[in-house]
Amino acid sequence: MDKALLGMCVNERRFVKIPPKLAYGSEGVSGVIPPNAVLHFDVLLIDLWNSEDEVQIQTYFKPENCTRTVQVSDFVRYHYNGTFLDGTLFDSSHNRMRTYDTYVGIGWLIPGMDKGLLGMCVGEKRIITIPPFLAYGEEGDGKIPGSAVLVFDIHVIDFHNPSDSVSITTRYKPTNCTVLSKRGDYLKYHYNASLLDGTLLDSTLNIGKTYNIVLGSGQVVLGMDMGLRDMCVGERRRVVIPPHLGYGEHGVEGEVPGSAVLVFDIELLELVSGLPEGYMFIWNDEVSPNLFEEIDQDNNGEVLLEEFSEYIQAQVNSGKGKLAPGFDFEMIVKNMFANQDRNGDGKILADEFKLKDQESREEHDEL
Ligand SMILES: [Ca+2]
Ligand SMILES: [Ca+2]
Repeated sequence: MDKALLGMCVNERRFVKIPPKLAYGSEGVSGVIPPNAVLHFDVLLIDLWNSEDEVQIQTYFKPENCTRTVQVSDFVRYHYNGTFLDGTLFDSSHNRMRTYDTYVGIGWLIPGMDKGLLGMCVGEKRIITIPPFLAYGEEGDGKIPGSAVLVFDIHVIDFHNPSDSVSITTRYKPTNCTVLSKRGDYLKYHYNASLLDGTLLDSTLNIGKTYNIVLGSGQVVLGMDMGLRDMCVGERRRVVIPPHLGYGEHGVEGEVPGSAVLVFDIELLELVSGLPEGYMFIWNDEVSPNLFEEIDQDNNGEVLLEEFSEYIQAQVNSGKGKLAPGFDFEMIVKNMFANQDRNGDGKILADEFKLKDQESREEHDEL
């Protein structure tokens, strides 16, 4: 048998006839093989490896644009088919319809896979062949028999490192780019969101409407907030957001896969400067010394929400005051009113107003 197996390939089948002198000779094996028996074997080679084997890597697709490759401690999302050497499939992420997501190179994977994934690009496809001593060993595991060689057909979907921040690449910068977006500004922009492999997720261009937010107010994921800073109207950028600054491990059901790196191509169309930090309303001119009396139009000594709201609206309309852009007027006015109505009885009295006014000078509050 030692001779007969030499030179065989996996899945090769041989009929082997062994004379007694190369088998169990004139003795035989008591109760099993009679003396001087010629043995016939039907041999099918399933699997083979050598203790000197390394992880074998065969790249069969490498994308042209590959600026970064998988390094130790990166978090990788990939699809795979796992087969034995004879081609039998034992596991597939494709069948589960979701990527396998894991850290690489730090012992979360079998040693052969930890090694085999290193240096891969997003979109790259490789066949990684792993001998059992770098996989599940002599014992095997679950569906993996002992001493099995494993063959993984890998497709890297994306990867990032937990230490990654947002990456911003300017695609177009207008010659006059002096007014830069900052916290509190109201922005109108177009975006095209995709995954690293190019899969389109969402685009405002398809809807034909800009996306509008107040920068720094938590209306978009942190990475997007970072990506929209210091931008001028007309500027175009590509912003790449790692999942910890995007939609995290869980993603968004049916929209963004868990742990996905997002690519946003954005164009800023409009910028309305926000108010200083913490303000929802500011005066453009001097504040009237008889503010309370002015607001209290019917002169009954108390200001109701309606009076208050009308007054603020009038100030904005006449250009005497300015509201924080991008917020609902009613919401701002209700908040301002609640700030002045110290005892919460739904009306502001002159005393409440005065107290609040003095406090404001110290706390930079509204009005
Ligand atoms: Ca009144
Ligand atoms: Ca009150």
